[in-house]
Amino acid sequence: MIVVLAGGVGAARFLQGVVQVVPQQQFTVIVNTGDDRAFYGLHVSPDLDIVMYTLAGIVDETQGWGIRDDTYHTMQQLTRYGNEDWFLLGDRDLATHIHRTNLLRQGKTLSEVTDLLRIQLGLQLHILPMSDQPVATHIQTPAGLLHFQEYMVKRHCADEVQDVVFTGASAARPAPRVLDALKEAEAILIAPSNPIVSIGSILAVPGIHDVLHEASGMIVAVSPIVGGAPIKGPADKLMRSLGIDVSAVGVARCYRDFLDVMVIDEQDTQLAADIEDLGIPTVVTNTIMHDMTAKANLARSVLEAAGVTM
Ligand code: FO1
Repeated sequence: MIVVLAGGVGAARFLQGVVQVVPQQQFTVIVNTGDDRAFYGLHVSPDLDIVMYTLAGIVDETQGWGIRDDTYHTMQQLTRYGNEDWFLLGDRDLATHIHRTNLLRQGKTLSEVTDLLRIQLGLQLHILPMSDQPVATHIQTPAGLLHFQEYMVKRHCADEVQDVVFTGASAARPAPRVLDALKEAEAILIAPSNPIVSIGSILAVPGIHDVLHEASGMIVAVSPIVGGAPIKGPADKLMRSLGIDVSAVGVARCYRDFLDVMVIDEQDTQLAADIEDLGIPTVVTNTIMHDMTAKANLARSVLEAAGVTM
């Protein structure tokens, strides 16, 4: 079994490459749920949905989230009733959130609902939320504590970041199968996701960091920072505010406790020596996933670095 730790868009694109190279049944993906938030009373799990929609081939590729060719009639009507409209939920996407919320209210766990959704979307890989308990990523700013979606989508990352807080993490438990999957994994891949809010929130769930530390499978991370900037999202602002170098070296430092190999982009070749100085062997390759061939090539390099026979 190969385990992937995943955030949203970057992870989903990386997984599109991985599933071209190794059969889906051999994968378990552990997904960040710190970005989850209720909208109109519905439980929205952006990263779980981004991963599922992308692998099911229904994602809106331009945005990286939501369902392709979706319409927004429900939101237009909700806005007419005076509701906020800063987080766009398409009509078909809303069906997922209604279905998930309904099942949660019937007493199913987020893991159980996620498993049903991935089966209904025709996926064979196992997809696990990091926890069945609520963990919410908050950004401490001069304007107060903001939910990550509010900081990023509503306020366009304009606030100064003073701290990142994973509310509920200390009381949360890893979802069923998470710790065993990590212990039993032949290899653990850390997708090119935000190291602070996406992978950081997974690591904040008690028990996960310790198991990574002891894992027998090789742990290989792909840097989401290329040429000093993230491919997508606010990783640079968050890293800089927390005093972390906005580079593949900074990412490697975030994972240095347990990382076996770091994969960085060709544009950052000169950083390989600094990462190796941390005691982390480094592979340099093209990590820009502009098409399916590039995604498959990156997956091959990462799996090879992890010692997986393909
Ligand atoms: N991101 C945006 O920038 N604007 C949106 O209106 C928005 C809506 C949305 C709806 C469903 C969903 O699953 C994701 C959505 N996202 C939106 C993406 C999301 O905020 C982030 O990309 C992830 O949370 C970060 O991984």
